[in-house]
Amino acid sequence: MFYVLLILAIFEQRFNITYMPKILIIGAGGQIGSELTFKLKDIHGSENVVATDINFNNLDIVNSGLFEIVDAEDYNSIRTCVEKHDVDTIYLMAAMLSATGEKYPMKAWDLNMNSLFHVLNLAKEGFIKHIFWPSSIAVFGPSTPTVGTPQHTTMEPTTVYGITKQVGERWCEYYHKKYGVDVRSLRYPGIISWKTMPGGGTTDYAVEIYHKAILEEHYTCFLSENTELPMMFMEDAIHATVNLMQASSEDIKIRSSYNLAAISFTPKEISEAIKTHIPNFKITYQPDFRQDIADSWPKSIDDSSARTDWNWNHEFNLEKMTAEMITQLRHKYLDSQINS
Ligand code: AKB
Repeated sequence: MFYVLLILAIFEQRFNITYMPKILIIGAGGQIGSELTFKLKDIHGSENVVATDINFNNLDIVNSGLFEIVDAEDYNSIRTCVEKHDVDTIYLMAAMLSATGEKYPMKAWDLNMNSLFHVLNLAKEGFIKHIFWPSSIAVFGPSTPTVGTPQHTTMEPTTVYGITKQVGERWCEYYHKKYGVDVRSLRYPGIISWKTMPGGGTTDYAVEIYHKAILEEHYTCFLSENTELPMMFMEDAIHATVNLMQASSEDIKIRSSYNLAAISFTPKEISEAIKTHIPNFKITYQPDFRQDIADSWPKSIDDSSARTDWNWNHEFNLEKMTAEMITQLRHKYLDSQINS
């Protein structure tokens, strides 16, 4: 193996060739997919990243370069796009999240599982070489230890979304062991960002709260004040995803999905952080069906395997993230006022 790599390195240097993956992002218009698309374009060049989604809703993504309509539930739709653009790497970001999944259980099962099988099978059949597939803290359930949840532990998820992610993890590991598929995965916590809104998750409150704080100085939270959940700023999530995919294969010891953590806080704590920037901000609490989902998830996660295996490190704490969210959203709303 060493000599093969050495010869490849000499060959690359001699002929000035560097390996550029040809990337397809499924669900590029979504909260994480959109920011990942721009980051991957920066790293690999716009001509090497094909953004796809089921609709044209996210115009920033549609107009950002290569864009195709792809239905994640349709094998042929994905395969046609893979062949057309000579794709070797897929980031499968399309999924139905926890709260929407409880309203449409069979739709969540179909979308989350069929899309994963299509992509795994494309790799097994030799059409693509590498896959990123996000899992979630939703794989854990009420019987899981809630503080510092270990990488390997009891997992009895109670949401359809959590079930699809847990089952998906088993299939990822299976395809890796049985067919040598290079599939890599992270158990994302709630992701907080200012560019694209999340949709249908239980952790979405931690994004909505910043928008409402700036626009109305008030937020009615659908979780109770002391509900602690694992969260992460988008920049850290993108950084983790890119690092995982760039790590050498030998360093990826876990082929189900890596625990990933940054910060944990409650609605009360995030509202206190917001008040340091917007002193008149007020929060009230009206827990709904999402409270049960949140209560079944961990409060904090032990991600030491990710930190040891491929040097994962986060940068944003609650204060730093809050300062960035408020600055960026103020600019965004000001710009949209100026342009309207
Ligand atoms: C959700 O709330 O469903 C997602 C997740 C934690 O995976 N943000």
